[in-house]
Amino acid sequence: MIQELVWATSLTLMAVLALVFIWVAFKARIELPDYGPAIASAYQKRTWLFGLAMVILIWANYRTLSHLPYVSSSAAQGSAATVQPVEVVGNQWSWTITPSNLKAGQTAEFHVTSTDVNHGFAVYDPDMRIVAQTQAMPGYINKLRYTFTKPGTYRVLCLEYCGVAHHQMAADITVAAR
Ligand SMILES: [Cu+2]
Repeated sequence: MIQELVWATSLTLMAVLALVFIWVAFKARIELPDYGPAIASAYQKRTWLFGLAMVILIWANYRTLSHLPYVSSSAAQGSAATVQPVEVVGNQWSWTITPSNLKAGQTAEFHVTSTDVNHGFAVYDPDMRIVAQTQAMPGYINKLRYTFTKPGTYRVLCLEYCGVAHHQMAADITVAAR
């Protein structure tokens, strides 16, 4: 709630700032002395190049920013009715995941904690690509939402070195087709 307010306030202030910049840029327009046609055409070329660079930059940002590995809040939300709570407890050296059978298309909300030391709760898809992760900390419950889209066996590994059998801290989450 407060995040939305901060977001709206920031956007408004950024818009005001942008308008001030645009206004100043227009006010500051100066007449160039007549340097001759060669210079004038160079200036024109520069303006075009700047415009082209802006278009390429905005296009590249638009195409790539959405691929960042942050779970978008709308994708992660799911409606309250479809969110499946999953209790996750890490301890030296195993995971307890309840339930560990989920359905594709369902948003899981992992409640992640630890009984002893810090562990790293990481979920890998069937191709062993990491899809979500958070810390498992004693005394804290970290919430992590993830919507499983494809069915299969997902692997849970520990990402935080937690003792001699750290490498054995693995578990499975089975995601059935919807
Ligand atoms: Cu570990």
